[in-house]
Amino acid sequence: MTIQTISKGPFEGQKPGTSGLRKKTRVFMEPGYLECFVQATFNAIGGAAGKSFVIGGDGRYFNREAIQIMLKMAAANGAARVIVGQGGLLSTPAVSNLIRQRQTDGGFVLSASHNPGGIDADFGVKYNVSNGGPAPEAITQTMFDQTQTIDSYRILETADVDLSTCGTSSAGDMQIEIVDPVTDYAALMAKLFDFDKIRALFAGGFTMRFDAMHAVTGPYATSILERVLGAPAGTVINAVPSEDFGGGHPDPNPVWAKTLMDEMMSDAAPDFGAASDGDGDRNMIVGCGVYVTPSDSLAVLAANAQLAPGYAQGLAGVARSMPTSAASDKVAERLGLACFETPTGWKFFGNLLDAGKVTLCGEESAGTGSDHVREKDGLWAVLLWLNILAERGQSVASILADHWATYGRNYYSRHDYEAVPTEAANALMQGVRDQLGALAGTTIAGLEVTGADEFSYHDPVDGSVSHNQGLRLWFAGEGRAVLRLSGTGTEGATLRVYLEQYAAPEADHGLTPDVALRAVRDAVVEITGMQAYLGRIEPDVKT
Ligand code: VG1
Ligand code: CO
Repeated sequence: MTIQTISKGPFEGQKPGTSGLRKKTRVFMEPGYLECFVQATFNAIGGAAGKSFVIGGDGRYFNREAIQIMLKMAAANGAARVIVGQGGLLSTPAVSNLIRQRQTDGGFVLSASHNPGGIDADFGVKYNVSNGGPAPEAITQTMFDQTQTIDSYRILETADVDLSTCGTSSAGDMQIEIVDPVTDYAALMAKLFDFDKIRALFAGGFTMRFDAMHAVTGPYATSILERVLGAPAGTVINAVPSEDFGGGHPDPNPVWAKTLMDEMMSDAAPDFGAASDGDGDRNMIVGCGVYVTPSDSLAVLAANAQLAPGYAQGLAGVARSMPTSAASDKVAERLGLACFETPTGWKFFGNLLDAGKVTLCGEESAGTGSDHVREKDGLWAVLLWLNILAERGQSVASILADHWATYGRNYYSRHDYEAVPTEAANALMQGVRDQLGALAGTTIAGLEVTGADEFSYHDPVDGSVSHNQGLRLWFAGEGRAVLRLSGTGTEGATLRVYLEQYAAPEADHGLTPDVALRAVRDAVVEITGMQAYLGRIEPDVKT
C-alpha cells in the first residue's frame, strides 16, 4: 500500500452541490484530483475499514479508469467488499437498490448525470449512504471540510481488475464482486408493477419509443421493455452507452431529446414516448402529440399510483421540490394525502421516505421516484406510466385532459440562463433579495405581487434547517415565480427561472405555456432587472 502525499496545488476543495461533485473531465483526470475527493469521502465517513460499497457509473469517458483508481483506494483504506457493475455500468437507481439490497455501507455513482460526457465535457462523483440515498448535507459538509485539509491519500499498487466478466476476485484483502447491472433492478420492477398487464398491452399492438440517449438506461430498457415485456425490437433507441453520449447532452427534455419529440408530434407517432438521462434517474414522458411536464407527471402518478400492485395500499404522502409546480399538491389535497415541499436535490427526500411520511417524490427537472429506492428513477416512472396506461386503457392525452378537468392545470415552464458570469448572477439574486420585504402589495407589469420570500427548509424528521434555497414570488390569481442558481453547472453560473400559473378545472386548458405564463414572466423580467444584469431576457433553454 502506498500513501501518496499531495501538494495542495492541484486540488481545490469544493462542496458537492445538488448532486455530488461535478467538474470538467480533465480536472478529474489531474493527478490526485479524483483521489483526493475519494479519500476525503472515506475520511468523512469515519474511514473505509471493514466497510462495503457499491461502485458503478454511466459509462461516460473516464468511467472505467476512475473505477480502477477507486477500487485500489478502497482496498488501501481497508474496505472489506466492493460490488461493481459489469463493464463499470450501474444506473443511479440501480446503485441505490444494490446498496439497500446488499446492505452495504454506501456507494459511489460516477456520473455528471445529464451533463455531456467526453474528455472536454463533464465528469462527476456522487456518494450515497447506507439507506441508498445521496449523502445528506451534514456529510457533504464534512467531505468539503476534509478536502480543505487533505494532504495524502491511500492507494494499493496492484493490477487493474477485469470489469468485463461477472464473478468475484480480490484486490489485497478486499473482495470484489462484479455483478450484472440489470438483474437485481429488473427483479425489483417486476415486484412493483403488473408485468402481465403491460405485456398484454404490448401484445395488443400498443407502440412505444424509449430514447436511452446513448446513456446507461440502454441495457436496462432493452432488457425490461423488449425482452421481458415483449415490446418489439427497436422500441428502445440509442440503446448502447457511449463515452460521449453520441455527442449530445443526455438530458431528457424537449430540447435535447428533439428527435423523439419530433417523432411523438408527427403523424406516425407511437402511443407513448419516454427518455432517460446519463445516469438513468430522470425521465421524460410524452404521449402521442402531447408532452407531459415533469410536474404534471408527478401529479398524474400520485392520482393513479394505486392502479399498480406495488402501490395498491395507497400512498402515505407526496413530496415535491420547491420549484416543482403545485399540481401534485392539488392531488394530495383532494385525496387527503400528506404533502411536503423540499429544497431542490433528491437528498432532501431521504428522511421523509425513511420515516414513512411519503411514498412518491418528484422534481420539475424530470425526476420522479418512490420509496422503492432512495433516488429518483427514470425507468421506474416509465413503467408506472405503462402500468397506468394498461389499466386505464386511455391515451396519455386523454388521461391528462381528465386530470386537468378534475384538479385544474398548473401551466409551467423553466427558463435557464446558462454560462452567466457568476458576479452578474449573484448580483441579480441579491437585487431581488433586497426587494423581498417591499414587493407584496405592489403591482408590477400589471400583475399584483401577493408575497415574496427566500425559501428555508425545516426538515420535519431531523429538525435540520437549510437556508437560501431559492427566491419565491407569488402573484394574484395563483401565479408563482421561483429564482435560484444551479448547483450542477460547470461553467459560470446558471440562473433558473421557474414560472407557474394555475388554471382552475373549469378554465381554459388549451393555452400554450408561453401565453399562459406571459404575465408572470413579464413581472419577473421587471423585478429582476434581468436586461441590465445579463444583457438579455431570452433564456438559453426553455423546458
Ligand atoms: C439539477 C436539477 C435538480 C436535480 C439535480 C440533479 O440541479 O434542477 O432538480 O436534483 O440537477 O439531477 P441544479 O442545482 O442544477 O438546478 V441529476 O439527474 O444530476 O442526478
Ligand atoms: Co441524473
